[in-house]
Amino acid sequence: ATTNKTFTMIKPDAVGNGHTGAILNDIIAGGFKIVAMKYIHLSKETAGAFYAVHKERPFYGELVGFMTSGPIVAAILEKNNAVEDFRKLIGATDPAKAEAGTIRNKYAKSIEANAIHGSDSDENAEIEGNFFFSQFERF
Ligand code: YYY
Ligand code: MG
Repeated sequence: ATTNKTFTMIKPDAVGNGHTGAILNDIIAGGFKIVAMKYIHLSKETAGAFYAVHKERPFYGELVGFMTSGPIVAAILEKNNAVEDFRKLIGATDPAKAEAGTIRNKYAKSIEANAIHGSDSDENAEIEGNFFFSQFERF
């Protein structure tokens, strides 16, 4: 089933470097509507649970450490074909391989500190949005 929503986090590197406003501008200019948003500092427990799918990967410990190193901005976004179009807007996981003009190309420094998250499927967009937001926190 196709939905018109995706989930994102502006990661600690980008928030810490003062790129939150520019990234939100890119997201809005890309045609996405913000339907839920919060500014939070994740605990190890919460970040570990969010990335549990990567638990067996060698970078898991560092990823959880990085994602708890400072505050993030989490949001649910709405647009036709949201998941695929948002992955295009953010670019490849490794910013060195991200196309010019993408958010990771412009704001990310390394594969780990890569500025932004975007859900990889409609199913995960739903799961991830529900992980961060209750019904009364969205519209
Ligand atoms: O979906 P995406 O964020 O583009 O990449 P994933 O393969 O799902 O990995 C999640 C997250 O883990 C990635 O954004 C950075 C980090 N990571 C890493 O630190 N080192 C890797 N070799 C691969 C991923
Ligand atoms: Mg992913």
